Amino acid sequence: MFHVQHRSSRRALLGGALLAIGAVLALGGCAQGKPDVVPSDEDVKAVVTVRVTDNVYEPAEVQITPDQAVRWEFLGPAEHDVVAADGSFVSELVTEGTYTHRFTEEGDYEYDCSIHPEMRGVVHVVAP
Ligand SMILES: [Cu+2]
Repeated sequence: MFHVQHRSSRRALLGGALLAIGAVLALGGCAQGKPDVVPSDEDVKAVVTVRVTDNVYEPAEVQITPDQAVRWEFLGPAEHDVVAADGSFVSELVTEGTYTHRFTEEGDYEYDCSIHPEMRGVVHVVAP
């Protein structure tokens, strides 16, 4: 008999969706959820800028086409970040500066702030 590897199956779930993250949090009460930082696409020119203030993304909902980029501008004074539900873009926690991400595939990309769960946004990537 082999033991089922719960750890790896839970990881697979985490990659999936916010729902999965919520389930893990509910199970363990463990808030160690932030995925690894994904480097900013600094050299890419963004078509949309989202202002990150205390405590809101503005606008919270943006729409672009594949291969376009969104730039988040951190305006503080509190620390914030952007953390995609699927881990595809993850910034540092900062009070200033910008973070840019180019989206290559269509989809609805939900994100939030790792320390302010009420801060939520979504990037719709839609074919032209
Ligand atoms: Cu925040």
